[in-house]
Amino acid sequence: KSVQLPPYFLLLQYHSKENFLFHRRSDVLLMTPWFAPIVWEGTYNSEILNEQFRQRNVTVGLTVFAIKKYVAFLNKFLETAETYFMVGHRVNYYIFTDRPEEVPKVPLKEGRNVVVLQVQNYPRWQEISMRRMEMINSFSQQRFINEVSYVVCVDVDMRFNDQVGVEILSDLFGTLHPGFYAAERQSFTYERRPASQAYVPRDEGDFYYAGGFFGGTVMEVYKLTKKCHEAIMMDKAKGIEAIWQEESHLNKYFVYHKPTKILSPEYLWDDNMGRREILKKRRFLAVPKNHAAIRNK
Ligand code: 2GW
Ligand code: MN
Repeated sequence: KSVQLPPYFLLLQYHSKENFLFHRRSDVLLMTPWFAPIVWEGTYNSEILNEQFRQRNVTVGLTVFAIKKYVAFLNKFLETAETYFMVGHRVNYYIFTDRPEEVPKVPLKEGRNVVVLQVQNYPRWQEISMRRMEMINSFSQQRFINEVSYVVCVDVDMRFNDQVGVEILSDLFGTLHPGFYAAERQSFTYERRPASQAYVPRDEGDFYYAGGFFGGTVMEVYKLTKKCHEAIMMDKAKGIEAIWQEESHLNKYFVYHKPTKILSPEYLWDDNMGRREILKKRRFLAVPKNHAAIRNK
């Protein structure tokens, strides 16, 4: 005896090999009020998406900064990226470093390149972190625009632990911070001092985004990094620094330039911050660091 199926069942079967009806998640928010999808495992079909992006022969740029002792994170970062990041697509790794000779030689698959960009070092770690905006901005104009379609900007003290593919790509995307995806607006750690350019009023803001994973088309990343860098410089001139450095400015930017896609905390996870049971996949994980030794303050 056959099972009675609702009338829309056949339609779904016709359009996709997987039956999304039975996979549809109801435990997490899937779409923002401005119709940006929130990417969770089980909400997309990577076969279809891979085909779409392969047809466009898309190249993805991945920017990562390894200044001073942080070059030590590169080996694991690159090795795991080769296994999990944009598998089957063209990838350029842009490694910003003050120690080009210490960049490890990791074997790369076809269609994937490492580009080492020598940049200056700053004595304060806050400045190292914040200046990423300026450097990504300047290289967007100089290089990325000619070499890639999308730019993905991430922290280096991380390792890939599961697939991170073209499902993340969109004009402008940010990632839900693992410490705040379930928190109320009031508790978001936005910059709250009106004197800072990163200031977000208590009654504004949608999500708290992580500084360690954002991106978009080269044009959108250019605009974002330009705005954030200018805001950082205005703060600096006033002798003020936002509470979470460029992460605060990124959050301010996203309040007034809504991302077209949002990545769930699967894409930036830290076991010390969130309850891992809520995740089906932990795709990109914070590597525990010995703060005293590595930070070298
Ligand atoms: C050195 C001392 C203390 C803190 C950072 C650094 C440092 C950072 C460094 O010596 N060399 C370096 O290359 N970095 C780069 O900055 C590196 O790419 C690193 O991933 C990034 C951010 O620093 P990190 O990862 O140590 O800080 P987290 O993990 O606490 O990052 C969050 O908060 C930051 C702002 O305070 C950023 O917004 C970051 O995107 C967030 O994930
Ligand atoms: Mn980090």
